[in-house]
Amino acid sequence: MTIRVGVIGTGNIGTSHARDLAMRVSGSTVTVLYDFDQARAAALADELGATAVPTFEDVIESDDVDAVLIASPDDFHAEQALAGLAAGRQLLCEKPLAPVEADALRVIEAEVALGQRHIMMGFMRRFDPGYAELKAQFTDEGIGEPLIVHHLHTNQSAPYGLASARTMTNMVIHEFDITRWLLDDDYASVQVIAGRPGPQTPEGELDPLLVVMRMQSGALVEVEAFVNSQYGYEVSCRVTGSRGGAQMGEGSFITRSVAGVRGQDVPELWLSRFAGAYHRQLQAWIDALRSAGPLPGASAWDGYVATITANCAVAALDSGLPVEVALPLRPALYD
Ligand code: ISE
Repeated sequence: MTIRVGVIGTGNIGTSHARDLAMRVSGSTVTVLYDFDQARAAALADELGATAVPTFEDVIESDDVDAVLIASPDDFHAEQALAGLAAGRQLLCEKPLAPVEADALRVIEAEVALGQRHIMMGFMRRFDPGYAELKAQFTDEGIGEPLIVHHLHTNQSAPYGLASARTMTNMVIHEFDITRWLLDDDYASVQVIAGRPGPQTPEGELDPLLVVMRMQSGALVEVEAFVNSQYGYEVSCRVTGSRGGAQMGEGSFITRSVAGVRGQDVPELWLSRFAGAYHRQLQAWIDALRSAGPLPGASAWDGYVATITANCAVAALDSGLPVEVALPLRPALYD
């Protein structure tokens, strides 16, 4: 059985996912595409032998679609996920579930009302071998219990224009998700500390930022987030454990020595750094749909918790003080 995927949003990530689903993932094909830039959707549809349609509802309602990938700009995710759930579709929703907590909650309520999980979140780092390796170190023979986590996350330049709140809901949202997964722990508090902005930071915005969190276990987490780093896209993570430390971040990039210089290329975008993780995520989604097995990866609940945490971080950005992260009770659907 081949899963026919409809794609909403054919920007950077939507195009990359659509090509992967059509050409590399086994068991899937791409049949219908929508983008607000209709010419862009039409060009990709031509390339993939799919059909471009004029509205996102056309994707969701198409008879030619078994599952829908939501890769539109962040602010549309919740509305499109709700429409997909109302039509009983299986959905892969890019992060964030929504930038605003109330919108994410509406999606949770709709999925709980269906009584069945339909949403997998596009938190691809859960499919990156680097993080899996790190997590595997938290043993008595490895680094022991994780006590402090240091993340670094840079973008070469602000992908959608810089707004410090977006840094939390669009970028650090990855750390908000992967740290919970890594430590099997929820957040107790979050604080955001703004220092000296770089000369390229627009007036009134704060960049880089330090996000400091305390987990419910007491473990500490720190994220250095720099959207306008100028030099490239970099993601690394170091964990200090009770009997050692482990560092992830060199990826599989080649170290090259040439003309008296030894070094590595730093990618400009996340697509190359996480290409393998994106692919494994899509394959896992398609495999689960084909076998009618449980959805892998992050759930809508994980997306909701990441959004709650990001919203607390935005509040913390205003106050400069630690903000408590209070989570509602998790519905049984997500146990
Ligand atoms: C960007 O918006 C993304 O979607 C990427 O997943 C993330 O890694 C990057 O830092 C964001 O700016």
